[in-house]
Amino acid sequence: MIFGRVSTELIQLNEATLWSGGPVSNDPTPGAANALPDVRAALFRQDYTEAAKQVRRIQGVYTEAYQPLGDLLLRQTLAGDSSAYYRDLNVSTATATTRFTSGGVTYTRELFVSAPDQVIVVRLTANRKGALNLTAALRSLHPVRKTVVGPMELAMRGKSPAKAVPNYVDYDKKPVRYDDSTGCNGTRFDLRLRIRSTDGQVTADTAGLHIRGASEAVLYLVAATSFNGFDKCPDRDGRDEQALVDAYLKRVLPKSVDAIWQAHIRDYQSYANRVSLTLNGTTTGTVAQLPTDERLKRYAQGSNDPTLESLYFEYDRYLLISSSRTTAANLQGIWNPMVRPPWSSNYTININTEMNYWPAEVTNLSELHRPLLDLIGSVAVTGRNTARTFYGAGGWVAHHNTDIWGASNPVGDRGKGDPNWANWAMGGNWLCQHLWEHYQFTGDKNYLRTVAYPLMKEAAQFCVDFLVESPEGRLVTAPATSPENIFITENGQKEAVSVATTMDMGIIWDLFSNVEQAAQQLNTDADFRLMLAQKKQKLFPLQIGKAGDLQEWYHDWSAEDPQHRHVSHLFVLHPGREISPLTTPNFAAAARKTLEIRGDGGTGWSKAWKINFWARLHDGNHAYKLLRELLRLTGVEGTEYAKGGGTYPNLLCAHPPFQIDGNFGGLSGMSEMLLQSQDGLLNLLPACPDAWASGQVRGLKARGGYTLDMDWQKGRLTRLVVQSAQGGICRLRLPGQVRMSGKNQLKAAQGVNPNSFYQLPASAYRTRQPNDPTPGYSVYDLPTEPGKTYVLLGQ
Ligand code: FUC
Repeated sequence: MIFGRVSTELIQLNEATLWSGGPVSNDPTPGAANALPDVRAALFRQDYTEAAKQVRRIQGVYTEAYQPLGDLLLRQTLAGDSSAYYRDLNVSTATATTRFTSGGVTYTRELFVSAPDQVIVVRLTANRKGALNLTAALRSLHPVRKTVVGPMELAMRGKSPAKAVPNYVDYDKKPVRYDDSTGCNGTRFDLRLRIRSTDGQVTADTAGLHIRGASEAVLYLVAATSFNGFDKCPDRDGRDEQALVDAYLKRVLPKSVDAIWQAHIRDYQSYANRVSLTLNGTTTGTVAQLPTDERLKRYAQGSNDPTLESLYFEYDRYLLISSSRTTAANLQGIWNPMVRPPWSSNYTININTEMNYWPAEVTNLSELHRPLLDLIGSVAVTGRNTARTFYGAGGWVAHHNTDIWGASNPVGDRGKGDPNWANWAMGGNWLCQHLWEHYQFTGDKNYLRTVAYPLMKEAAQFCVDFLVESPEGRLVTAPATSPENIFITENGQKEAVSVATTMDMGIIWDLFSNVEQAAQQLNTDADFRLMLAQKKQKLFPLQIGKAGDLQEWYHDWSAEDPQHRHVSHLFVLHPGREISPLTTPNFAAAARKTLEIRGDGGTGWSKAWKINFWARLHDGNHAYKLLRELLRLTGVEGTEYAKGGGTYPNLLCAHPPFQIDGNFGGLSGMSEMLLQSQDGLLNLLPACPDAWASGQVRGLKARGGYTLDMDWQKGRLTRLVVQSAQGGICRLRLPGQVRMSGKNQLKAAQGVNPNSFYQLPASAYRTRQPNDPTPGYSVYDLPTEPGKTYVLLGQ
């Protein structure tokens, strides 16, 4: 994180694997499962207060926290005040530049982080010979030892905390602890600062590397930790972080800076250049030259700036490319400067982490989905113990938090957590959707067979054990919560714990549907598949409440906060696919009512989720209104844009505080406005707002292995390019009409029977509605062959 300061530049450093703590305990709360019958007995006699009390026995320990590594400080001696200040982050090259003039000399600092070479390169230049005088120093919030490794190299070594208690826990007298006698908690790290080359004089001591009389200096930063996997003691059984750093340095030092730069560009652009977006022409003239914060301010005041919107899209992809290489992007991506960061900078899996990865497949960054998919594999391992010890159940389960150690137990410090977030048991089941989506987009059957399906099946096994029959003969979850909302019972009691919340049932429906389809694709487990199909029929169904909304709970209770930021029950609309205007118009209308009651408020991820919802309801103008609100400038002290949710001047999302989920949810929302493929067809421009009447997008991905380029004018497609990786009938729903170009043949099938969806069997839907609710859309079946590209022109 580059602050762009002049005389003392601050560059905050993170290493993706540096967390507090160590592997989780196999049984953090012995005897927890004994509470389950008591909870259920209370629930079925509708004593929700007693149930909420008993359910606290089903809580374990908190997760650990993602940690900062340290800071690089550049203390520069300058002749006078600075002027001509300029800074940027170039998202085409993932390079940051800071430039200013002082004492008649122009100083430039360029920085990039290379994934292929595992190095941060900082290039400092002055345009007058010998004018560069500075000290490059390291520091950390952790206890560290600094060593001069050589005349050009400094090392900073230390260990992360053995324990870091969440920032919202206020009763712990010693919330950060470094002492650990077991060797199993706290991760060692080694950070090296090395001068690659300079024409100045260098001296080194533990206070820093001192550079005198230079016109150029190139610094390398290299780091590694002893993290050795979620189930290995990071200290005792850790990797040799010093040897790792030595190896990185040995590899990188003989290379020219230019070669490192070229490799970085190749690597970064191999992801970034897959997709491009232009909306309603390009912002030109003076506005395009304005700094981002100025543009955000004008935008907040209502001006149009389509290039700011497409820049946001590009920037959000930059964030995922930069934060999802080794470990999954956490609540702050990888960018956290605090030892007790907001919500531990961990993985909150009751919405936030999933949201981070909604855009991964559709915006053509499928490989970068893998760190999350790998994390699910770790959570499943600890989740087996959690299923057994907390519920006496088979399969695996996870709750609302996880961390690099794959924590899966309900958190809450054994009874101190509020059940409205702590005791929600659907985290693993929701994550399983990502395993299935990865397959849907890639068609990678080997991955489905060896990785995804076994994990999904085991999660379904937990559900089969966990579901109980209600008095009316339906299968329900008990206990159940609707994160993180409170209902009011008929007698005015405010409670969180009940049975069969809409979100619980929706997530299980989704998981069972996906497992069934996966088993079908793999031609396996016929009996299990049948059993799930039967259970799915018995699940407590979706209900429409007296307000015409989609009911959030088992009964038509009202919410303590009708505008609560979580809209958990609309999981079934997005990211689920149980309801849609095309397949279940009545439920879609109820979902719309729910959103109207919830209102357009909410900040950060909440606002971002609503963009996705409105896009799924095919209401582009409403989605666009919320996108503009998500981009509301905030964090500028001393102005009317000082406080509240929105977007900071550097385009990071403000919940507040900074959480990266809003960026990724916003990116996903923009994609959902342009392309959806969850309804058994490729839905092109399903929610294109009037503000984006014309545009161009290249390289979006759809389920079934298709890559799409679209050009449109006045809301109608003018040109469509479909690349088919796997072949098959590509069903398209699009505004206007198209014809085939070239000699490829197209079966124009307007009025084709939408009941025969490809890929998703009709049985995956509870109800079906063949009439398209939006006028002006046509449906075509395009037969495709693997590896072929089809061009369709609008008419
Ligand atoms: C959930 C949300 C909060 C916050 C946290 C990280 O608990 O309710 O708003 O985003 O996750």
